[in-house]
Amino acid sequence: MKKIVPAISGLVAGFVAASVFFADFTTIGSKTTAGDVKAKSNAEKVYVPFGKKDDYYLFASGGHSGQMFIYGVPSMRKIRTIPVFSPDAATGYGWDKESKAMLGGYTWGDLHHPAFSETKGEYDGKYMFATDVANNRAAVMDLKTFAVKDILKVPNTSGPHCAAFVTENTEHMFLPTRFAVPFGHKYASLDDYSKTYKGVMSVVSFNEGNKKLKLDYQVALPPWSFDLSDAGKKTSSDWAVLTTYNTEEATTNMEINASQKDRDYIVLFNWKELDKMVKDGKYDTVSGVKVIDPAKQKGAIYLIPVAKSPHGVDVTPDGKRFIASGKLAPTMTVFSFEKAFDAVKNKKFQGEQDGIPVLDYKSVMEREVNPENALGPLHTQFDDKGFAYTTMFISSEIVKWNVNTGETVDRVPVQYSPGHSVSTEGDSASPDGKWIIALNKLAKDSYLSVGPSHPESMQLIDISDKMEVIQSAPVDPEPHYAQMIKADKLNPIVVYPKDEKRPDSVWSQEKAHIERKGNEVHVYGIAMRSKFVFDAKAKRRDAVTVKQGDKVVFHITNIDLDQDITHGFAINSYNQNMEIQPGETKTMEFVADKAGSYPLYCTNFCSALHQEMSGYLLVEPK
Ligand code: CUK
Ligand code: CUA
Repeated sequence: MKKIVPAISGLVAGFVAASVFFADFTTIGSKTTAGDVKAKSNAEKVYVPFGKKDDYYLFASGGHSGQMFIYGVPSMRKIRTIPVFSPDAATGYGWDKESKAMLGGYTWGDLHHPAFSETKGEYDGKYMFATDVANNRAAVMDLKTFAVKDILKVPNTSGPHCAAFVTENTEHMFLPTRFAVPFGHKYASLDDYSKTYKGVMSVVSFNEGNKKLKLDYQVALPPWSFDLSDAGKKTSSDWAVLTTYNTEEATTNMEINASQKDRDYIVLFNWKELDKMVKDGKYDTVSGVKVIDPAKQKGAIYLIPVAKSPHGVDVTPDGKRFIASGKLAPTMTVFSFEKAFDAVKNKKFQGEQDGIPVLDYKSVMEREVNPENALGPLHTQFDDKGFAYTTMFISSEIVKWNVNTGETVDRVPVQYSPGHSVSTEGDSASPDGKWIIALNKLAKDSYLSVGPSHPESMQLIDISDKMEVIQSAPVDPEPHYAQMIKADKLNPIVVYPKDEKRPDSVWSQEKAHIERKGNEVHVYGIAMRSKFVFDAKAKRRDAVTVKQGDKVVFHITNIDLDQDITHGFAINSYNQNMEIQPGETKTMEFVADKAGSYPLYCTNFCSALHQEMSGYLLVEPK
């Protein structure tokens, strides 16, 4: 979505920004102005003194960095980068055996939408889910450790942009594809697109026991692009909605050809019905995957016409309505679940498309909302008072409006071109209405320049009363969406519990040893302040000698069970590095194909003798 209409938004936003900045921050002579007083009171709102903690965690998607950025709110201080779909040198994610296997050889990802696990529609603070548009993966992060526990590779699909959004009790995540492909990514001419290509939606669940994600089944939707989705809540909790574009099924020159028709669709589906169909055997098996064909299996999926090429669709916290944002049309369309259920029940169809019933627009639509001069509505968030907040990409602002009446209540310019915004607990059944953060695609002149490419920008807006931009923070490319949760809902551990059952962990220096099996060398070692011990009985306890061509497997346990005492384990010239957190055991596996003498060392500054925390890997030539 980046930088598609810079000319218009630049003009509008630049003008608005200039007036805002002059109004608020100009000082005249040495006199204190109203602007100074305002700036001071705003600064106080976001100042979190040392020793105090922020009220909220912000999990911002890292877009094509494949990572997740953790910020504190209201300070807007960045706390950490958590790697998800891309290797990360800082933590060795993607180098140790486990994370390397999880990444499956991919070196980048495109993470758009993070989603918290939910219980009864509330963020429960247990897990964070995300999907990868680049390489069709879904991931789960355990919020006790902020570590990714599993990555699932999804077949038959190309870019689950539409995800991740979870159902009310985290029963499912739906991963509809952005790009249609033939099953199995088989070759097929684009001339056969409408016949052979499919817009597959994957239905995934998470097993808390083994912390694994699982592909339950897929639905073979028409070859359209599925853009955003949201799951129902309360009375609509069995249902979910998706937006589509390119129902034209264009295969070239999309910019023009995918916007031909006046209307695209919202897909409305009952996932409990889909689950039931699978249980009743109403599916085909394609390459081992259960696939539902909606043209054959009726009664779970419906289409609702909507102004062309919509972007976001968001369910209200009470679960009664869903709001589609027009993107190309300057309109937010409010639909009623109750009316939709009635239309389904009484078959108020205006036709069929690809064998799927199309619900009568007027019977389901409640209101079209067109705030004056607001252009490019993309995504909507909510507060605790029944108000909706929609980002306007082109007119660079957030518009606050009344969901019941459609009336515009307030609007605030942002700098510039917001994609999503995120409000405090905004996707839960009870948003708390304190803050909203605009996730802006363009920063332009907001920060010290680092050359032609600028960071994206997040702006913190107080929504407790009249909307006001309070604070602004640069962020690496590119947060599409984010989630904000009350900090006290999370309870991360300080030290990994000592896992005596893990077969390769070693809990004392004396037990460190090396085992050789043919050309495999297993090192069961420890890391502690300020040394490595690989072989307790050896003359040099911190050196390992192998033969060129040996497979070397280091199993290292950090036996420093102290807060924040993390060790790194890196081998010079061998492109190997991993972090071992307190109480953790990690495995590094590689073939020692280069003969020579290679220092190894700790990469995290762990004590005054950190520099001394080193040793050698000696590889005898063949
Ligand atoms: S998308 Cu980026 S602004 Cu991927 Cu949720 Cu709308
Ligand atoms: Cu361990 Cu530095």
